[in-house]
Amino acid sequence: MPTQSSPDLSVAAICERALDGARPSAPELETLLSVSSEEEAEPVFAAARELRKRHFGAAIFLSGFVYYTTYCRNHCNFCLYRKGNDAAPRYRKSLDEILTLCRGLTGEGINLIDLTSGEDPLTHDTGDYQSYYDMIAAVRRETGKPIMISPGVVPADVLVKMQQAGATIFACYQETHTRDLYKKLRVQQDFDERCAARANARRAGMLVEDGILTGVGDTVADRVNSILEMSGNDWELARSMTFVPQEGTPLAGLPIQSPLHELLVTAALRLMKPGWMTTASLDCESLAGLKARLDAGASVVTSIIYPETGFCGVANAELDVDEGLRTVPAVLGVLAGMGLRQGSDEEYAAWIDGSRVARAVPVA
Ligand code: SAM
Ligand code: MD0
Ligand code: SF4
Repeated sequence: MPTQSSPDLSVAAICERALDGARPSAPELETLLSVSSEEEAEPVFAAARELRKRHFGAAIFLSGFVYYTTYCRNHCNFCLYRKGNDAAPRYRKSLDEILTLCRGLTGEGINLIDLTSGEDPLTHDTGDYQSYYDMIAAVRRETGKPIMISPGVVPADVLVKMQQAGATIFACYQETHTRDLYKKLRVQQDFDERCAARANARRAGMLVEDGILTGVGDTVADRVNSILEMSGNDWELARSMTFVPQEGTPLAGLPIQSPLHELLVTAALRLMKPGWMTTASLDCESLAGLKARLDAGASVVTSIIYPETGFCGVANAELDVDEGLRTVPAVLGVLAGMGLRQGSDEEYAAWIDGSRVARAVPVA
């Protein structure tokens, strides 16, 4: 009787099978994420790039970032904007200021706009989100761009109204899908409620982004668990961000991390589901870290911020913003040097439509 040989569990063989269409199993993901140098990681990154190329060609999409209110009722241990942190820049932008910024971003040529906020007590504690619906509708009307909304956890009926106002994507990152670790990060926030917000957004007809933080006490097993959760839910977008220690917060003393774990997760996400949007955020290391993130197979550059308007980033609130390094022209320079190009609005719209068809999400 011929015996079946056991599969080759080397990094190279796992990548080879992924290129042939096989999703890595949990033990295989563990092997990929255990790689300990950029050099060893290169075959994983190369496979991710190849799969991105098969799905998107050389196209990379650009996301404009609009952090419209930095007030927050929560106490996330990793976040500069946690309630009571005096080191955080606090503001609430008016609709006029938001629209001026969005026009500027549109003029620069971004493909989508991410409207992000803290869980501002003015909305989250009163339940009155009318100003958010008005903002979404106005930004959509003025720019014509697809809108991502990142308001934190909001009720199901609010998600329906956000979708009706013109939001296409709901972003809400679990940070980790390991309950014990989550409790240490998103203090006093219900794990299941946050998961439910994503499910409700999908029911409301939006595409959904989930994501994790690396470098916050997470292990390889935690990261494997998150990758399986995110791809198991078949979200349309997923991301990983390297934790940046923040002044005035309980995790301020953690060491600055290398981005290797983030990059490995980004590449593994591509191997799990080649057609989804994965993120190269300028928020972690600004422009200097962009090439490495694109080399790991990311398909959208996020946290592009219009300079000198007083709007902030999250993980790096002010780094390189007014210097103009987190802008479309700066990003295009990096893309050109890598043989990549900005995707068109039509290509982004086709990706949205394709994702909706795949999920049978009703078209708004
Ligand atoms: N307040 C909303 C919420 O928490 O969902 C929206 C803001 S949310 C999009 C901010 C995200 O940035 C977090 O979910 C986290 O993944 C990331 N982030 C926040 N602080 C960070 C830090 N210090 N380092 C890296 N990423 C961070
Ligand atoms: C980013 N600063 O893309 C933004 C933010 C919210 N949807 C995204 C964390 O890195
Ligand atoms: Fe608030 Fe979001 Fe920061 Fe948590 S991550 S403190 S919810 S702004």
